[in-house]
Amino acid sequence: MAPATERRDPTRRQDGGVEIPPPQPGAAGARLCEAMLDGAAQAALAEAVRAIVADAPLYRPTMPKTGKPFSVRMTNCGPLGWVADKAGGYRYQATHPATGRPWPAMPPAVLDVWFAATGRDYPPEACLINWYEPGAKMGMHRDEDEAAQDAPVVSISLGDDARFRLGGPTRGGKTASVILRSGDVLVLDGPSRRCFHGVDRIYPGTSTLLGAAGRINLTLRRVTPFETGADAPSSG
Ligand SMILES: O=C(O)CCC(=O)C(=O)O
Ligand SMILES: [Mn+2]
Repeated sequence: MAPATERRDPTRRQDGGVEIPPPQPGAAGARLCEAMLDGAAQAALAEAVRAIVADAPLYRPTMPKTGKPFSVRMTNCGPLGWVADKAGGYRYQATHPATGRPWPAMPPAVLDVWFAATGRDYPPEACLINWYEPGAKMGMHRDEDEAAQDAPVVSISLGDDARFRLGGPTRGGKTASVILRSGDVLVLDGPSRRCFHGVDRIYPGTSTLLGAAGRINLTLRRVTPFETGADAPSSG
């Protein structure tokens, strides 16, 4: 895996995607790169996710305030993983909460997607893997546990279609919805990075990729600002 200090030439391969029309002021910068991964790339990534899950099993997080279980199950790969539970709240940590082991490495193909879709020259630190069974969804929320709020968030969809919803910088108001299909990559950059978003539902049986109904989403995030991060290379 590329270490968290590695810079890459962002001009090597790029897919800027198409901007989602902002539903509210302050929601610009969300881009959809449709079919960025072809069928072979999706199958290879699904296999890589299976290997990650074999090492770092899916678990069901709980809401910090209420202890209510999430409807999605989760795991992570990369140097840091996002976890949530009643005892410790929302946070990033370097180890799996159940096994205590470090998260598995991020597959190189995932890093390639990050660089190609963001045009940034620094890598993400966390790759959250969400498993949506039929009926699972994700309520409207902002990704706000990262100090690196200027770094984009990239999400890769595998398996069944999902209806993704983008709102504005505060809760409520107009929203836009977009169907995310297997192989699509969504980028929240610019102002949209700080906007509310969620997944209303998945559409079971719309993809055969996973051999079962359901959807995998990989969310890539930078947690510590690259320039000031403890892992930043020394200058000169
Ligand atoms: O599943 C998705 O498309 C979005 C996931 C998400 O917003 C998150 O994990 O924070
Ligand atoms: Mn999110």
